[in-house]
Parts: sequence; C-alpha cells; structure tokens
Amino acid sequence: MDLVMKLPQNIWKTFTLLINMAKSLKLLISPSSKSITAGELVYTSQNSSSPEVMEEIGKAVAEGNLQKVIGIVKDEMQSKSKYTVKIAVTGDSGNGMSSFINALRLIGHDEEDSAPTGVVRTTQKPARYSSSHFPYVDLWDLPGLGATAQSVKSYLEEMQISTFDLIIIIASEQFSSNHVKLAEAMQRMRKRFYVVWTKLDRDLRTSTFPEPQLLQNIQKNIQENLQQAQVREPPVFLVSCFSPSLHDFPKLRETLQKDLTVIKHLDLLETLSHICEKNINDRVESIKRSIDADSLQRESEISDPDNMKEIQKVFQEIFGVDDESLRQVALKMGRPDTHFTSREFQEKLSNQQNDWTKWLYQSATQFVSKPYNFMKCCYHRHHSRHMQQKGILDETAGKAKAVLLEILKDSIPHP
Ligand SMILES: Nc1nc2c(ncn2[C@@H]2O[C@H](COP(=O)(O)OP(=O)(O)O)[C@@H](O)[C@H]2O)c(=O)[nH]1
Ligand SMILES: [Mg+2]
Repeated sequence: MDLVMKLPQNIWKTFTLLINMAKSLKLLISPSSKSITAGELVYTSQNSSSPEVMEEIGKAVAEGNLQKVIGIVKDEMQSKSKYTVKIAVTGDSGNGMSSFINALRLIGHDEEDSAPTGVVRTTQKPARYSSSHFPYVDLWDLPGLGATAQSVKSYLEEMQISTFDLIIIIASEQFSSNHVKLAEAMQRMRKRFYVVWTKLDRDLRTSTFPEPQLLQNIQKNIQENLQQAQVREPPVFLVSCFSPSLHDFPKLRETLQKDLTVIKHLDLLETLSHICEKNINDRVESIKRSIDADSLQRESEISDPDNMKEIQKVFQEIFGVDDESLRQVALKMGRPDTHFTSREFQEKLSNQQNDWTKWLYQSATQFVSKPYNFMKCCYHRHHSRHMQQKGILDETAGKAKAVLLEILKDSIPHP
C-alpha cells in the first residue's frame, strides 16, 4: 500500500488541523489568550510533554533522522498511555451522578465499592472511583450543585474543575439553569465535556409521547437551552442508570474510549506536529536562502546544479526521505511493507526535470538567435533554475512532513 500517495488529500488536512490547534494552544497558554474567540474547538488537558523531549524530537527532525524520531515518539506515546485521565461527574444533586458512575463501571448500586446513591443527599465530598473497563481513568463523583447556595464559580473552584481532563454533566427531569451555567463554564474553560441525561426509564414510563418523539424532545430541549447561552453543543447521551447497556450507553462508552485516546495523545500529537512543521520549514527557508545566494552547490557538495535528479537526491538525504532511509524507517515502524517511495511523487519530479530540459533548449535557441537578449535570458535561466530547485525542495519537505505524520499516527496505541 502506498501511504504517501494518499496523504495529501485526506490526512494532510488532519495534519494542518493539528498544527493549527497547536498554534491555538500556544496562544491559549500565552497571556494574550484573549485572541481566541469563545467556542473555538480547543481543549485544555493536563497531559503534556517535557521541554527536553520536545527539544530532542526537534533536533532529530532537523537532522533528518526519522528513525530517531520514531524511537522518541514511541517512548513518549508509551509513557502517555499510563497517564491517568481525570473525569469529573457533576450536576444538580439528586440527578443521578453517583448512580451514573456505578452504571458506567457496570456494577450494582449496593456493592461494597459502589458509589453511595439515594434520595437524600448522599455525596458530601468528592470521591474517586476506578474501573477495569477504563484503565488509567479516575472517575470523580462530585457533590452536586443544587442543594447549596454556592455560586457555580465558587463550586467549580472548590471542586478544582480546572484539574480535570473531561467533565460529565448529569441532568434529569429538567435541564436547569445550573446545567446551563456548568456548560457555559466548561466552554469558557475549554474543557471537553458531555451532557448525560439520566432517568430515561422514568421519562419513558410517564410520557404520553412515543419513544422516538420523547427522545427527540429531550435532545431538542437540551440543545435549545445551550444555544440560548451560546454554548456549542457537546455530545449528549440519554440513559437510564438502571440499564447500563441500553439506550445511549453503548454510544457513550464508545465516545469515551475514543476521547480517552485523544486526551492521552492529542496534546503530544499537537506539540510534535508543530515541532516537525517548524523544523522542516526552518530548514526549507535556510536552503532557499542558499539557493538565492547561489551557495547551495558549494554547501551541499552538488556537482551539477542543473541536474535536478542530483538536487532531489541531496534534498532527500537532508530530510531523511531518500529511499534507503525510508526503507529503514518502515522497518523501524515494524511495517517493512510500507512503501514511502511514491511513483506519483517520482513522476512529478521527472516531469519537472523534463520541463527544465525543455526550457534550457528554448533558452539556448533564443540565445543563439537573439544575442542582445543575453542578460535577460541568463537572468531568466538563473531564476528558473532557482524556481526548479525550490520546487523540488518544497516537494521533498512535503514528503518529509507526510512521512512524519505517518510516524506520529502510527505511534498512537489503539484503544
Ligand atoms: N428511575 C431512575 N432513577 C434513578 C436513575 N439514576 C438515579 N436514580 C435515582 O435517583 C436518586 C438519586 O441518585 P444519586 O445517584 O444518589 O444522585 P446524585 O445525588 O446525583 O449522586 C436515587 O434514588 C437513584 O436510585 C435512573 O436512571 N432512573
Ligand atoms: Mg451522589
């Protein structure tokens, strides 16, 4: 399978998106974070890489040592797999937060390790639970809002919401102003969050509407409340805590598993893609300066600057995407059958070579027939050679980015 050939259309978009997200994240961390408009899809998580690791990867990319990049990225991803994701379950008291945690953990409500539930206010302080169904996840059962006179702001501070990676807002019976305020706060804090509507069994029992209509009404009601507060709609799941495998529970579990992978690795992916992009771009700019200054031939020991095949080979070696390096990369990735050398890519380059030859021939004819055009012709020839070299450089850098993206994607462990 030729992976690189398929990259520019679909995966490259993802790569660019990740880079943009990384840039947004940078803005977010910096004091000038006001420049990000509310509602942009950027989330904060507590999971990040050390500056030493980032520097090491940047250096390996700059050296065109993709094998080294694979090693570092794999180690880093592996260590991120052990990062414990913190999930907060919050809402109005009595909505079924503790019951939801038990249902998610697929345990009953009266077992030794169950979260205590009941009609009276049972959860007084945050309690941590874990589940073998979600390894490396802490589920925090928080005391509900409603019963206290506390403002949402002070409640969130007291619960240290900023330290969580994902927040699940539990609602039932009605989507109250507290739920809206919680959702607003999550959006403001750029926290990934879900809305889970519980007690669906009761709604189904008491409603006069047919089931599809009822489900639609509940969804619509939540949606409208959030829209009024200009909150972008989060994933919404309608469940009964007494039926942990019915209604939206399967969808919820699936979404959660995916998001756990994202939380564990996205931060790292963003940072790494940013580092790769930056280092490659810096290298490209510096080579372009050499091209403009006509010093490329000397610096890179090129014997014939008009030989585009030679130029291509030199650039490929600089970025570590020559055939031999790519074979080693595929081996190191444990995918020896991966052919990073794309025929389309080669054909494009050879077309450039042909164009170049054609142009040389035309120029030569022009030079013979119109000697007074000599200066102009030389300028054009020079300029065109530079353009050709830069074209090959951009192609090679693009290929290096594409291969790096494959390396990054490949390093994410599947859930
Ligand atoms: N019918 C029904 N009752 C529920 C459901 N979830 C929770 N409850 C009940 O609602 C009450 C409050 O539940 P609890 O989990 O303690 O709420 P919390 O205060 O939000 O933690 C208890 O009596 C639960 O049995 C549900 O999905 N369906
Ligand atoms: Mg509770």
